[in-house]
Amino acid sequence: MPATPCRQGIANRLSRILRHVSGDLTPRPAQGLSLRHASLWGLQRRARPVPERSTSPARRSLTNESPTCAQPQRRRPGGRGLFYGHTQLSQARNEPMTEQMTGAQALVRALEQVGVDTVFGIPGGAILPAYDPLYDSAKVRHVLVRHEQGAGHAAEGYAQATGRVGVCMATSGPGATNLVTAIADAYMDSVPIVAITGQVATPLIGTDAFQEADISGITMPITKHNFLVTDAGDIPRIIAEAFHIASTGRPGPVLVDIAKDALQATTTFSWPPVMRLPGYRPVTRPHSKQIREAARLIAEARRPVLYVGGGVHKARASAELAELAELTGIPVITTLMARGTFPDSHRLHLGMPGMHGTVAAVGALQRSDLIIALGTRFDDRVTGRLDTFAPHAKIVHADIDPAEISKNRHADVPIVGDCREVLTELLTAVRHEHAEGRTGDYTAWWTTLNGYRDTYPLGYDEAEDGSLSPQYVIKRIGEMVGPDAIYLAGVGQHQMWASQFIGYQNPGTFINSGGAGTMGFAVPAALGAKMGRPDVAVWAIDGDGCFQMTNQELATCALEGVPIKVAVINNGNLGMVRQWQTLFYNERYSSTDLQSVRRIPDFVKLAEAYGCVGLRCERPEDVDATIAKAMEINDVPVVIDFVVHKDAMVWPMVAAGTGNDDIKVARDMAPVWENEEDEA
Ligand SMILES: Cc1ncc(C[n+]2csc(CCOP(=O)(O)OP(=O)(O)O)c2C)c(N)n1
Ligand SMILES: [Mg+2]
Repeated sequence: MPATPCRQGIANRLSRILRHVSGDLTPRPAQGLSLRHASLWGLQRRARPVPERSTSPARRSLTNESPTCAQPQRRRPGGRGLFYGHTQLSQARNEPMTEQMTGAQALVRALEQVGVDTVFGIPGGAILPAYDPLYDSAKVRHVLVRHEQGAGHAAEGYAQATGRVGVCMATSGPGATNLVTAIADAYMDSVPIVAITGQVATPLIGTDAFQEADISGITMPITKHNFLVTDAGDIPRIIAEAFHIASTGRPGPVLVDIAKDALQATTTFSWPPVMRLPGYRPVTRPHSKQIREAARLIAEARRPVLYVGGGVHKARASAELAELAELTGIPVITTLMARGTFPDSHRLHLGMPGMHGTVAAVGALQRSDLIIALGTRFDDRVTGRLDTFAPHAKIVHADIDPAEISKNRHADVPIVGDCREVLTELLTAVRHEHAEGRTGDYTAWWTTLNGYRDTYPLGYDEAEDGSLSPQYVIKRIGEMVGPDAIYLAGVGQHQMWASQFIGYQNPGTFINSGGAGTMGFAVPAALGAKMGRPDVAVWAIDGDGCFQMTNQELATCALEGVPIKVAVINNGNLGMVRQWQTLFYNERYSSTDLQSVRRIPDFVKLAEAYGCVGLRCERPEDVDATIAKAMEINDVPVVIDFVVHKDAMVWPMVAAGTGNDDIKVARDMAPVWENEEDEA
């Protein structure tokens, strides 16, 4: 028997047990934690460790920092929190209630009080006590999914479609670990979800009990915050705190792991609870000096760009963005997470930047002398090689999360604040500049940009053999279904084409997995989006690879009466990976051929087996009729198997590891950059 690993294992377990028994509050090492966590850990370093068995070490440190400062923060209009807020919490303040009940009943009551109407999950031993009162709840609908990953993505889809907190629930051990991908996804895309998991009973924690997993430890680096609850009396407060943390500041996932004995114990439920988050005060109001400086740079700039990320929609600031763009005439680019935040059809819109962005958007960033980055994070997919990114640009960077500012690219003007408040104040400051006669002149800039736009519009080639081109299918879906629908995507080529060819006009109408790139996101997220917004048509544009990861949630959709549409872009391959093999691995197609065009599985039959309508389309001339047929069916989910050409590629492309200047519009075809002499 290998002695060392075994001893190590015992030592680890012992230290875990000891930590629980002794209430050891030594902060966990910050190594490996993201900057977002680092800021919470910063609070811990100042914390006075006072044992409180009921919560995880991180939580304990936060709660005990200042026992007097205990009032929940008010959400202010315009802050991101407003739209994720649960008004019931504040309404209920006027009607205090106190009642004896179990921890499980307190959990369900607390969920009702914070305004939860839908929970996606699967029961099991440790969480079972919670499912009993859930059965009686008239306010909370539990949606029984087929895999916990589906519950997590459904919660994400619900959150993004509604602007409220999405909720998922799972049992301990494998139930909880199945949520991990979705939690990581929500963390990367700043999606407010609360994941509630059952944990083994307190005396068993740390003993490798049946179905025990240290889910708060596992998710520490991928949650905005997490809690381990071992005292029933803490449940209402911690639920209130979890929803508050998830929905305010930079939104994100919060995990609440509740020991089974805490769910079973009797407690006094009182509402409203007093939240204890003394160190948690997201800054939403930008600094006026920084705003004035940004306005001054805007007036001075000759080649400015508004680089818009997901934070602008999260702050519900599309109207203010449009006002600023129109007031100044500055070109706008929208990242994958911001598609729809500014209308695609707007004359000032240059499209998406980055690896598969438009030449105009990528070229604008590279040649810009001022980038006004709003709610975005200079992701590597946008910047390409960082040391060659936008070499002439000064940076104004506004974000609600200070950890993002100057993380990848130094900000000349850092602004911490909610994007809506930033834009509102920036509008005032720019108007003041204009009134003083300082107005930017971007005429020459627009001549350059229009040149890029006209010379290198987004396009694609039809397949030479007359087979279906995926871009055409997606374009027709966008044109026929229209801009009021909500579109979702999996991850791969189809996702990029969905971003490029649907044509988004309204904020929040494209929901996809941007930061994590999670295959299998689309179907369960569409389930959540449609449950949150039953009035809106919901179309998932999925890949045949992605679809095979989570299509079991079609059963959930069919049984729960959630009529989503799923357009499977079936190229028989893990297309995006295949594209890289074509371009960078000498066409050696190692393990990317799914052969799904051979109908293993048959997506039409699969759809029918799940109680959905299955349609197939293989010829360009049938595309419109097939989409029209799907649009007519509104009582059951519809799956369309669009059998498309396998060799279509996503263009333009900035190859990984290269700079944005090396963008290609097709294989071995680079744009000719004109007006280089404009660059100062
Ligand atoms: C869970 C997960 N596993 C692997 C990958 C790597 N990956 C990225 S795109 C892709 C191919 C996706 O295939 P498909 O869904 O058919 O989409 P297509 O690119 O063909 O449109 C893969 C395997 C990933 N992003 N996520
Ligand atoms: Mg594919």
